[in-house]
Amino acid sequence: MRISLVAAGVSMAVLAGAAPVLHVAAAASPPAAASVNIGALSIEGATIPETPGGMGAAYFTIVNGGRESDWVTAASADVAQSVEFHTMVDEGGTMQMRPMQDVVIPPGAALTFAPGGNHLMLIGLAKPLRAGDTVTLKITFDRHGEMTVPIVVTPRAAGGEHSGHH
Ligand SMILES: [Cu+2]
Repeated sequence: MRISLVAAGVSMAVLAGAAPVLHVAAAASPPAAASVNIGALSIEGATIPETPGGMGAAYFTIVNGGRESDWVTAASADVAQSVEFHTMVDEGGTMQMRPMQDVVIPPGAALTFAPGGNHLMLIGLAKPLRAGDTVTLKITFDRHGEMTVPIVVTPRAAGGEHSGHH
């Protein structure tokens, strides 16, 4: 589902310190992957597989339908002490995760975070994430402001095979 907001109005709200409120309808059916947008920038298909604790990972695609690049300036999750954008690099035949230096989405491009590749690492989880839990992710973009993404934790089998260790 999408919630369209008037871009100019959102920008003013962010400057004034009032984050836009994104309403996501409560679903009686199985939770759909969360998708939200501000203007031409959207975060689509957000999922978090359940994890026994310690660390977790969030997956989604950031789509920039606008005419200018935008980039992440801050990110947080209510269940984690901190979050980091990670990418996977081949270190002598072993895939290792490394912090991304910049998370930039060029105009007309999409940046995908998916199991086995880029991911948003959830660090310092207060408790295990169980299927059905809701995690609130906040990602702030330089141009579009803060996006709030409510994500329902999915069962491991449905959320990706490399959720715990990667
Ligand atoms: Cu990682």
